[in-house]
Amino acid sequence: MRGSRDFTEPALKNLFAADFKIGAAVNPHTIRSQEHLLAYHFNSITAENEMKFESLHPEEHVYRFGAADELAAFARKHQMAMRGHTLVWHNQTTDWLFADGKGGPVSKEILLERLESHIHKVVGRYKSGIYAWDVVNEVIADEGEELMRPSKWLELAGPGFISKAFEYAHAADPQALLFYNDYNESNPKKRDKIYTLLKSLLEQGTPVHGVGLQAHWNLFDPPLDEIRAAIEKYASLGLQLQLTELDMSLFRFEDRRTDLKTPPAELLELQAQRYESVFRLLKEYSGVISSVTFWGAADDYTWLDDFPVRGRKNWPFLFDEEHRPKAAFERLAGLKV
Ligand code: HAH
Repeated sequence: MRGSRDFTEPALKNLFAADFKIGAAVNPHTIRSQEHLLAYHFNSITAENEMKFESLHPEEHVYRFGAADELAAFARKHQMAMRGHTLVWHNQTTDWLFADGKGGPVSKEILLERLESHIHKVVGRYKSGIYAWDVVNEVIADEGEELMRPSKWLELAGPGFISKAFEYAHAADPQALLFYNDYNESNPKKRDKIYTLLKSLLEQGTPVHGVGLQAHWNLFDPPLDEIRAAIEKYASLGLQLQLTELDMSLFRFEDRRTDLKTPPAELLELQAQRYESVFRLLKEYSGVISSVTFWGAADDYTWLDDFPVRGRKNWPFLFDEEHRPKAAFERLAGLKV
């Protein structure tokens, strides 16, 4: 780990200061192990897990804000912006929320009341620290003709829970920018479904201000022309865009190889070329893209270690395991418009 005096490269946040914020997902461990790197290169953070429903609200009458507060204090200490992630999701949500306490499912009315009170409490608490929230995460179905993914939310409350969540969040903090966030966002079929959802929310007058492109990408996918088409399509709705969870896996999604213990030079070179072309494209759209957040900061820690392939490390970021700039960083530092 490098101390703050060792940074001689230009700061990432300054390289893109005229374009968008540069963020990283953090957790209570990485705000310590990566503190200098984060403070030097990034001007925004997102809690990787600590603001999800199961972390903040494990039981009906119990909120646990300790870890989330620590991350918010880190942002304050380093004068960074903070995004909130995430209020409504089908994962990492505790079972009590959907249960009536007598062994059955909760009614729609009570589920929505619980949602309102959760959002009120959480968004209210971080009003001064969090400028943007992922209000609803991943409700669109990946495959098939169905628009929405099956979930407890859909089953018990019907599709109306989506607008309700945005309305509750807007009431709790009228200043906050409210996002719909999803992955595979550049895939043409899923993109069109996300667009359909957003368009209908806007037509209903739902307070949605932006779309989060998670951007869990790899060296080969999605193709640049699909990323461009997705940006254009979402922007045509008049929404602002943010890349919310960017990483650049060295492996195709279907690739199961587990033999690599260090990243091969040729893959790091491909990664550098890929980051360069992606950021060249993002800069073209800096008028509509307000922030680019990586889902981590350096290769010593990524959620992609062991996921989706057990026993496989990944190296998706611009900084290596020692927090030194990789070839990909050098390419971004050399980007000329
Ligand atoms: C994201 N889902 C989530 O938004 C984020 O909260 C989490 O920490 C990591 C990734 C992406 C995803 C997934 O988790 C599983 C399958 C597909 C996509």
